[in-house]
Amino acid sequence: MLKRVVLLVILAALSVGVVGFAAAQDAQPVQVGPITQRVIDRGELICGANASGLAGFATVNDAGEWEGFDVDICRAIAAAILGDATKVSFRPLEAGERQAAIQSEEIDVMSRNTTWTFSRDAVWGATFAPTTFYDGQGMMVRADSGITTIAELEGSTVCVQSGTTTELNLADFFSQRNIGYEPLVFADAAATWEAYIAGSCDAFTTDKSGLIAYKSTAEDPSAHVILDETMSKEPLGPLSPQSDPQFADIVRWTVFALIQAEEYGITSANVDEFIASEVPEIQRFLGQGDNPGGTLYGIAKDFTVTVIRQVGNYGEIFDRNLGPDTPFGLGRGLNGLWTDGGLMYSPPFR
Ligand SMILES: N[C@@H](CCC(=O)N[C@@H](CS)C(=O)NCC(=O)O)C(=O)O
Repeated sequence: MLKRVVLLVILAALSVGVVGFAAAQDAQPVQVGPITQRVIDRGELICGANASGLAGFATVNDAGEWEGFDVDICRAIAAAILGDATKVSFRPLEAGERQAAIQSEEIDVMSRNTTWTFSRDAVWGATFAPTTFYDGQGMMVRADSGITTIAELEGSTVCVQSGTTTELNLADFFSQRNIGYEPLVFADAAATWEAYIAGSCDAFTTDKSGLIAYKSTAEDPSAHVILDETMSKEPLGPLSPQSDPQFADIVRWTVFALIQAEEYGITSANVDEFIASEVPEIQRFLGQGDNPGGTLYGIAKDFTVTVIRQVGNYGEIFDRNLGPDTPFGLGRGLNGLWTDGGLMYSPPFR
């Protein structure tokens, strides 16, 4: 009897050992954070977007689909987590609604011409991802005003939207230079623009990207000029609630993947050729062979391949929405790769 008990104990211990060994053979699944888990369970990413539509950045086309530069960043994140760039629903947000949307977590991520600042990072309880568009505030006036510099706006009325960095920069810029002016402040973007168009203001101010977008929607774009001066630094990029650093990491490395893909010359058209590459660095970036790739973040090993195939690299996203063949015809400038003298730089994928 005693022998049988001893034998059973030994067998039980062995089987535990065998199970333990088997488990050790499999890579331990990464515990994803609560927001990532929510996105996976829902099968959809909820992305905060521009409410009134910002041509080139976020608009709804005739087929009812969202498109634009900021929209594509959301699509890239959906492709990284869910393997499908179409699995995104967009939540329109006015400027003043952004803080509450992040704090209440009614959105998973925001990609909506939002400037990364010291106080927003702390007060909004947000984690900012790398900047996707380096911008600066500018000023638009009517061409027939003959105005060519901001100093000439002494005594004028300037239309501006509340809940923005724009409103604060405007006050700083004009007071530091002793330029007297009257701000006409609106809570929503459409009203701000319409007031300027109706002639209630001499000038309209926002990020230069916004000015270009609004100008393109004017009845006669050539009737408006954007002054050369840049009043501030406006690094725009995605942000997510601070409660889930794991999700924030996925957002961060998705943005870096877009930039790194451009640096390697990997595009939506040639990604399959790169998959076959034997260069270890490329294999690692694309999550091929024994490389862990996205499994380190609880997502598909080859998430970079999916993102590039479905959305393209950073340069493709920029050109498709804002580049020389679009009505905006923007050059890359600060948004060029660091290898071209710009600020787009990804840490190593290793
Ligand atoms: N980058 C600035 C400005 C962003 C902003 O909201 N700009 C206005 C320009 S009028 C806009 O896009 N409004 C659209 C809206 O509220 O729907 C910020 O983060 O505060």
